[in-house]
Formats: sequence, C-alpha cells, structure tokens
Amino acid sequence: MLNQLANTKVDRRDGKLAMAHLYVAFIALAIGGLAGLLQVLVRSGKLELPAGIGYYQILTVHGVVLGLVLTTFFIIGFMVSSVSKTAGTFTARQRTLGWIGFWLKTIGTAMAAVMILLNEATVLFTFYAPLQAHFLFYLGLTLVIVGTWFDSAAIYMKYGQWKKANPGQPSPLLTFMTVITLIMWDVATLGVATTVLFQLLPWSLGLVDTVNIGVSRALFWYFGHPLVYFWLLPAYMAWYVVIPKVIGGKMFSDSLARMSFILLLLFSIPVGFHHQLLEPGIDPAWKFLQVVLTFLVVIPSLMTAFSLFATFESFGRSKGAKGLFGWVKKLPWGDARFTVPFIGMLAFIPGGAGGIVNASHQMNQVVHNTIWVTGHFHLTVATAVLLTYFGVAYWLIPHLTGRIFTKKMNKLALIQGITWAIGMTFMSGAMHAAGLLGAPRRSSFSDYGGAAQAAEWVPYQIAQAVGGSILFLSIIIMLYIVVNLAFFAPKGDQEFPVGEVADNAEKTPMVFDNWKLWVGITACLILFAYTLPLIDLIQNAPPGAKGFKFW
Ligand code: HAS
Ligand code: CU
Repeated sequence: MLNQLANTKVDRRDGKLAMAHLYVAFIALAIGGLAGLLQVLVRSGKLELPAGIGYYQILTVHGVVLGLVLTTFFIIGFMVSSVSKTAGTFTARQRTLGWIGFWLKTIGTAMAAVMILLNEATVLFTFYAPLQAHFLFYLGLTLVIVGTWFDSAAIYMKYGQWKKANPGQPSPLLTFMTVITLIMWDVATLGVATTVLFQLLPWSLGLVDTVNIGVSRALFWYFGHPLVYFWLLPAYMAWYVVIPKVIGGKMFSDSLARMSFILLLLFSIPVGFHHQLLEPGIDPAWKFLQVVLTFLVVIPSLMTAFSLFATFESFGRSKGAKGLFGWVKKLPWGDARFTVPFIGMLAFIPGGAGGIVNASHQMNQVVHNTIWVTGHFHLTVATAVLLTYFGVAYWLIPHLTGRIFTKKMNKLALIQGITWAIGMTFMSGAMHAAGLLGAPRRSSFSDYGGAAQAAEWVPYQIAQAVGGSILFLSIIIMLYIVVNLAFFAPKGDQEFPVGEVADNAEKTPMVFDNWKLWVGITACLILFAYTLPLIDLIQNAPPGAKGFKFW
C-alpha cells in the first residue's frame, strides 16, 4: 500500500520536462563559467576586456546566470524527477503546467540576458536600487519567478493526488521535501515580486521618478536569504535520501530529516536583515531579533551534519569498521556519485562556519562588503550545493535519457570533483584572506592610487585567478560529461537511488504533513519579524532616489 503511485523509473514524458530544465542549467554553467574566468583574470590585473565589455557587465552575467538561472532550472528539473519517481507520473494537466513554467522561465531568462548583453542592465544579481536597469530586465526576472509558481502548482497538485490515494500515510520523503522547499520559495518570492512589480518596474518605466531604497532592499533580502536555502535544500534532499542508497547504507532517520526541513521552512524567511546589518533605517532591535532567528536556522543544518555522520558511521561499522574513524575507510571513495557531493559536504563545514561569522552582528562589520563574503558563498552555493547537483546529474541525466554512467565517465567525474576542490581552495581561501585585509567585493582591479593596503591584496588576487582558472577547467570536464551522458553514453538502465530508513527507526508521525500548522507558524514569524520595521522604513523614509546608471 505504501507509496501507491510510485514509479521504479521516472516516466518518459516527465523525464523530457526535467531534461529540458537540465539543458538550460548546463548551458548556463558554460556561459557563467566563462564569465567567471574573465573576472578573475581582470581582477588579477592581468587582463583588460576587449570591445568595450565592462567588468561589471560580465559580473552581472556571472551572478544572474549561475546564481539565478543554473540553480533554478537544475532544482526544478531535479524536483520534477523526484516527485515523478516517488509520488508517481504527472497527469497531462500537471505536466502542461510544468511546460508553461518552463517556457515562462526560459523566455524571462532570455529577456534578462539580452538586456545584460546590450549593457542595459549592469546591476549585478542583487539588482540593488538605485542602480536602474532597463524595464525588460525586471520583466524577464518576473517571468522567471511566475514560471516557478506554475512549477509549484503542478507539484502541489501531484502531492494532493498522492495524499488522496494514500490516506493516513506520510508522503514519500523526496516529495515531502520538494513540497516544503517550494512552499518556502513561494512565500519568499512574494517579497521580490512586490518590489519588482510595485517599485522597480514603474520606476524603470518612468511612471514614477523615485524609489524607496530601504523598502526595496528589505523586500529583496526577505527573498534573498530563503533564496540561498532554495539552493541548499535540494542538495539536502540528495544528502539525506540519495547518498545513503548510493553508498549502500540506510538513512539515519526519516523523522529527523522531515523535522529539519520544517525548521528550515520556519526560520529561513524572517532573517533577511542579516544581509542588512550595516544599513541605516532599521532599528537595531529588529536586526538583533533577526540575528537570533538566523542562529535558529543554523540548527537544522547542524542536525543534517549529525545525521550524515551517523549514516556514514553506521554504514562503515556494518561493514566491520573498527576504532573511532575506521568507518571512513569503508566509504565508496571510487564512486563519483558519492565522492563529489561528499567534497561538497566537507566544503560546507568552513562555508557554514563563515556564515556564522557573517551573522554575528559585530563581526559582520569586519567582513561586510569585503571579498570574504564572495569567498563564503563560493564555498556554500558554488561548492557544497553545486558539487551535489553535479553528483546528482551523474545518475539523473542517464536515468532520464535511458543511458548509463560508465566507469570511464565516473573516473572523469572524480577528476572533475578533485580539480574543483583544488581550484576552490585557492580561490575561496584567497578571497577569505583578502577580505580580512579589507579587499572590497564587487570591484574591478584598481591599485587605488598606489595605496599600500591595496598592494597587499594583489598576491591574493593572483591566487584567485589561479584557482578560478582551475575551476574553469573543471567546468569544461563537467560539460563534457554532461554531453556524454545526454547524447553518447551507452544505452542502459541507470538507477535513481532512493534511500530507505534503518530498520530500527521510528514510525514517521503524521504531524509533518500538517501544512496549516507549519505555514501558519511561518506566517506568524514573518509578520513578527518584518511588520514594524517595514512600516518604519515606509513612514520615516528619506526622499526617494532617482535611478543611476554608473556603467
Ligand atoms: Fe550565507 C551572505 C549567513 C549559509 C549563500 N550567503 C551570503 C551570500 C550568499 C550566501 C550568496 O549573516 C551573499 C549575498 C550577497 O550577494 O550579498 N549563510 C549565513 C549563515 C548560514 C549561511 C548563518 N549562505 C549559506 C548557504 C548559502 C549561502 C547555505 C548558499 C547555498 N550569509 C550569511 C550572512 C551573509 C551571507 C550574514 C551576509 C554577509 C554580508 O555582510 O553581506 C548558515 O545557514 C550556515 C549553517 C551551516 C552549517 C554547516 C553544517 C555542515 C554540514 C556538512 C556536514 C559534513 C559532513 C561530512 C557530514 C552550520 C551540514 C563530514 C565527514 C567527514 C568524514 C569529515
Ligand atoms: Cu542570508
């Protein structure tokens, strides 16, 4: 009875929808990776961009295409596959919604990309006011977001259908995690949609002259922090559910996994002020409250770390490992589906620790707007998350295209993961160090009029260029693997690994599927953390800002 409707293989039609998303994701990787290479070279002082192309234009391409496009498309592709596999094939209507979502996102992406390439939207991926882009850039981003609402609708409908067919059963774990992640996303995107529709679009169209920057940034970060968890949670789906099966072990606990996702839903949103700790116009008491909530959102990540260690250790011991760390040797290091995401997990230890530094109000003064922050998010999203996505792609693409992940590709994939680790150690390490020496983020090369302090940063910028070049090489290897898995690998049946819970694990309580409860608490926390400061930002606003184009 359990998992009625579940599939052994993702349905071919659902697989097409998922693959369409993955193609866009990996095209984005190619473009964004090239932009990244150019940036580190410019910033080392060794390269000048030809043909009037600006550093900040390339930086905008890099951030938008990798931070927003690659992630969103990969995530939706992975979610569609996970839900189709664990809750059953989508109905024709649900799949149509999915395709509408795909095309809205793709058209929106193309609009935003064209505007950036025309140098009409050099506003970086955070598109902070008062930098003002062409209205088609904002409209494009809006379409991307509306597209994801269609995707969510399709998945919620599928979930509802599963619940109806399986009354009184806890939903399949991957489907449950997908639904939570999308609820978080949908609630969060209300913030960015509000600032884009009611502030940035009318202002860029010239319907109004000025914009309230404080409100716009607060609404952006109300979305911006859950955005980073929207990237992370699909990686957690793979860590909790896929990896245990890949190594041949069992999940530590189904309930603990659900609990940590619930906590991530509750605490991911009312914490945006930790990106605005040094901005005026927000009372320190509200900043403090959101810092406290930020420390609460660290807890589910620590639970995840605990649960992963437990999975790895119990697997190793079941294979006869002795001593405190003997189990490490029993893990399947030769399997890229495990090792590459594992490198990601390792990177998340310093990445998460850096996040805790950032969130600590006083220490934020040391690192804010320095390249330390860039180092932080290259460990988190560009290593922990991305290497996990790569590790998923190794089996998901062949699963969907009816091919197999060969030994030869596995070997290349291991090289890919290792080169990434080396490149990122150089690049992110140098970014953290230079940041502590005060090197700014979002900045092209400059010797700042020969200032002694700026000279100190140069060796680190060269180390960044070395690391960035190694990372670019790693991207080329990845793209080669993707093309192989999509078009050339031998035909066969590649497994979609879904872990099972250890035998002695407890029964999953039904309360986890009680959405009224969780969405209700989420809404209360958000209203508590944001209502008064937003009223304050509106009522006591300085005069609005006109638009600036610095490029
Ligand atoms: Fe962050 C800025 C705070 C997590 C991404 N962050 C950013 C920006 C990005 C980003 C993109 O408070 C820049 C935005 C911009 O453009 O301005 N971040 C945090 C905190 C966490 C955190 C407290 N960030 C992330 C994740 C991201 C991400 C995840 C992407 C995916 N971040 C900040 C703050 C700023 C910020 C401030 C603003 C800075 C400023 O001033 O501008 C936490 O959620 C982190 C919790 C994580 C842990 C780690 C748990 C470890 C695990 C791995 C276990 C490993 C195993 C393997 C089991 C506590 C789960 C080991 C096995 C062996 C055998 C050894
Ligand atoms: Cu954040």
